[in-house]
Amino acid sequence: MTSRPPKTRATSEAGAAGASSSSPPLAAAAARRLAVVGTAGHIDHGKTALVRRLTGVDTDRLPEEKKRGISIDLGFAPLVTPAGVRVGLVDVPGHERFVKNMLAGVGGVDLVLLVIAADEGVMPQTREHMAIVKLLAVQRGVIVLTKRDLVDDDWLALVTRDARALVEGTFLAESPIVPFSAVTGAGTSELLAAMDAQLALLDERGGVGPARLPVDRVFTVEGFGTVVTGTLWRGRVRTGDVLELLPLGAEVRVRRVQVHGATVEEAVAGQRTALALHGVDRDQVTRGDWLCEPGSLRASRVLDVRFELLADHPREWKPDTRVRFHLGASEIIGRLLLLGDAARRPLPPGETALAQLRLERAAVAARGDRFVIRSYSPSRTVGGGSVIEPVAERRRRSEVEGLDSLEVHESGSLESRLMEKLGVASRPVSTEQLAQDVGEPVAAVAASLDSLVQRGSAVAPVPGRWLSDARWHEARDALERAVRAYSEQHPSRYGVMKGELKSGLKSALDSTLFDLAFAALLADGELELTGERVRPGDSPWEPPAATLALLEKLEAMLEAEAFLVPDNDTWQKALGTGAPEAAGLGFFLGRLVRVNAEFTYTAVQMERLRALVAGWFDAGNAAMTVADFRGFTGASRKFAVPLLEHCDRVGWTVRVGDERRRG
Ligand SMILES: Nc1nc2c(ncn2[C@@H]2O[C@H](COP(=O)(O)OP(=O)(O)OP(=O)(O)O)[C@@H](O)[C@H]2O)c(=O)[nH]1
Ligand SMILES: [Mg+2]
Repeated sequence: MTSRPPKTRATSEAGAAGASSSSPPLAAAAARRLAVVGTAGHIDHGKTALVRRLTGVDTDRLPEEKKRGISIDLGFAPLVTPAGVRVGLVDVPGHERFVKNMLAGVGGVDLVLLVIAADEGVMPQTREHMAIVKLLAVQRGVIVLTKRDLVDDDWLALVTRDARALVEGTFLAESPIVPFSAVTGAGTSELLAAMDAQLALLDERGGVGPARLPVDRVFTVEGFGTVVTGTLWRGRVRTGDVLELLPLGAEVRVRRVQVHGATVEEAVAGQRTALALHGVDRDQVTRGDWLCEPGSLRASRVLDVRFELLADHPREWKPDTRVRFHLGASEIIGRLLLLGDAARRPLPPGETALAQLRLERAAVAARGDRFVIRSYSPSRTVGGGSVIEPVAERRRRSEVEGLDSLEVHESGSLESRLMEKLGVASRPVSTEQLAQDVGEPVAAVAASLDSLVQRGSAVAPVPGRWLSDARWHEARDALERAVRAYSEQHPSRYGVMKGELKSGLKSALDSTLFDLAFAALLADGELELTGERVRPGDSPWEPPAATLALLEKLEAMLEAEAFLVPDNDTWQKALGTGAPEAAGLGFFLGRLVRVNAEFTYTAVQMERLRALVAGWFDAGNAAMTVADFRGFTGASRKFAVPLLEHCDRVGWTVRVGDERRRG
């Protein structure tokens, strides 16, 4: 998809086969088959010339780059090493104004070629690029002293000493230093051998985990639409895959996958990858966006991090500072707030602190991601660090509470980090969600959860959803306590209405958690449910004798004059304060029936009524008028109408016009 095909030499797949078959022992020695290698170093030190010498590709392709003779943006070129490692070379600009572009390309490289011109020696961007690759935790590198043809041996020895001093105590301390000339080609085979030796020390990325690719270029290709490129950081991408474009949140489909200019079925982590996308316009994607397996990462403007200030930073660092945050290929402006003790005093150079980033646009990070911080203006690399909580809550700087849990999340074991997450969850959390929250693979998280369950620290109230054991028992206890309290307070009621119980506990228990705890308590016999009422399962219900006696008195009052019952107000006054409890008991036991807002009847009266109505139709009557009804019940109009409506409601009769038919 790159419009420019690879030009020469060892860049084609055929060249690769030739190189590896001609030196089988070397090929066998290379543990790594794929790698991304980035250049780094001061302007004009010969990075682009080196890449051209190794690959035949001129990565300075912009007219502006040609005119000024400097690199401005990233360049890419494929290379197959003598040992057969397929390398994507990323050439970065050295100019101090384009460090931003350098940062977009250097994230995710396996190996850095630290380029120092032998004639000029260590310069400002040599140091800045060195600081950046250190902050990003690049693991391996080779130091290349370019322009070897321009210096004599004494000078070379001097520059070699300076280079050693620069990398002392860093990941490059033991790295080979290779003198090289792009003009004469001297040092080429030594450089390739040194790269192979370093690459052999790296583990294969393996393509496990959900796919994740930082977009560093976007363009359109005739017939293929939107094409993005980037280093595949994790996972695999195949033609037809659906990916999520973040932070936008759009779903896209992969129409075509290319690696090193050749169409492939699948790209694997560690490869420079070009993807033709369906479902997104060119102007919807920019450098700094991410393509991820859907649901695997969330975008957030607030992140908790560990920040380290460079040891050679000239000043102390203020606790609240405007910065540029660089992660993957993205640059986002925001504030860096130091937390805890560091919030109260400036941070000395070389020290670290827990910090919160509040960004102007959402970042897409995972736990453990390395990032770089540059000052807002002028832009200088000042430090960096690693992400602890990629989706964080805003917290006050002085707020010490929560810092302990942040520390656990930073360096604790997977199990302690999971317990930390479960401890604050208000409802059971899925394995996938937890894996995302702690930034670990689902399989590892599932295994940890199993052992937490075995130790009694966690539970799965539903398969695949988890809660801390403490939270689960808290929920069950709260529910049981509420049911018990109600029953003690209202002995004449069978129990509390389930809906009333749930809304009463709303502030303490999330609705899902309530339902799960409720079901578990019922299953365990801790609670008993009859109709909509709930009571403790261990004490059989015995209505109080006094209330029962009052209910009997009420029934006698209602039945005194056939269907001519006293209205509710009347019997309530007559029975006094115990009346509502007695009536409630009667309704629950089915001994009382509410006919309308005014009248209540006993079950015995209702049974008599049913028999009378049935008798009327049994006698051969097809219809019944209100007058008929009054005739055989002796009820005046005031009672007859609500009673007839009740008959309709319970299905003993059906109303047709002014008459009733049998129900
Ligand atoms: N004599 C000599 N000149 C070299 C060598 N390597 C590069 N140059 C020259 O140095 C100048 C800069 O080289 P580039 O490769 O563009 O430098 P760069 O590091 O890519 O520069 P930026 O990308 O702008 O940071 C060019 O004029 C090259 O021809 C070398 O090994 N020997
Ligand atoms: Mg260049």
